[in-house]
Amino acid sequence: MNFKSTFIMLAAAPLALAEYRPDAFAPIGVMGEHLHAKDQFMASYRYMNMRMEQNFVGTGSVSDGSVLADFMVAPADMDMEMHMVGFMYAPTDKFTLMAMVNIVELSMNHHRRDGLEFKTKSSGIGDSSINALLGLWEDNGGSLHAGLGILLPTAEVDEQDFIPGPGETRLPYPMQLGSGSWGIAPSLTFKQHHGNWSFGAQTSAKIFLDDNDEGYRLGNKFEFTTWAAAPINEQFSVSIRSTFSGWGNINGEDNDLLSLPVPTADPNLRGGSKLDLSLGLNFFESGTKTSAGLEIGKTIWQDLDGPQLGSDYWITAGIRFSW
Ligand SMILES: [Cu+2]
Repeated sequence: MNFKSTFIMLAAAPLALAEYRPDAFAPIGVMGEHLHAKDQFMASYRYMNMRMEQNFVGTGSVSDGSVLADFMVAPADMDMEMHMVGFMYAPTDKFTLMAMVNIVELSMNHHRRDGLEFKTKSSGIGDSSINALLGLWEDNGGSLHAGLGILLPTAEVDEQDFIPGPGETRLPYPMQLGSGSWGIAPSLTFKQHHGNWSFGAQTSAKIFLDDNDEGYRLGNKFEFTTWAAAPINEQFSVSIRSTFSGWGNINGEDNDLLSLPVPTADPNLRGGSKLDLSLGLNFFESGTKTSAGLEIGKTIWQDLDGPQLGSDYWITAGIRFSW
């Protein structure tokens, strides 16, 4: 069968067979974007790194010096690394279960008003989730499914590190490993495959339902992402994606952070919204049902309650095995 007729056949194939094209999966940074055929399993690993290196107030960046005019300590830059392990299983063609666990590694550099610089770090298990994905519709290469996740409070939110001056200290909100709260995560995903290209869109939210052990609740998060992809041969596809996200300020506060003279300890300087553009590469090998993906994203606009460190660029790489 030649290349062209393969795609004509797959464009009309049901969802389970549509996996046999390299753009069948969304870009690797999109979660919960596919269902599996009955009795199919999948294990996945993703690595993500987000780099933040500029403080923002509203849509404009501000210098560390101007942050230091109001605070004794300014966050200078931050690296947020995540290792995400996922597992999927489909009891039926219309229903897929998905579990995800994250390991988080955070590191932040700071400038103090007197010129001293210091770094804080934290790492450990982040938030986890259990998700149900339900197929609502599929026809001619198009599909729509809904997701509902339960967010589990597996992340520690009392991480500490050494800070020059006060010594061993509770770290501010963005250096904690997750929400530490129960929550729900609804989503809706649409995908359409054509002969030589495909596109999709997903809207999703994270809604936190209770205060964590330190007496606060992270702001709810909303995301809308849309992508287009095209196979470049039988194993590789390329994609372009835009993602708009918004998240609220913190409800309540951690009493141990009240005296820290740094914007990251203020529960009202955590909200914001941003727009990211990303380029992706997907690989799919139908013999071993192994897929891999790489996505590199750049934040092109953000509006932050600040001073708050804004995202600069991010990278997600992952590999998935199904059987
Ligand atoms: Cu899967």
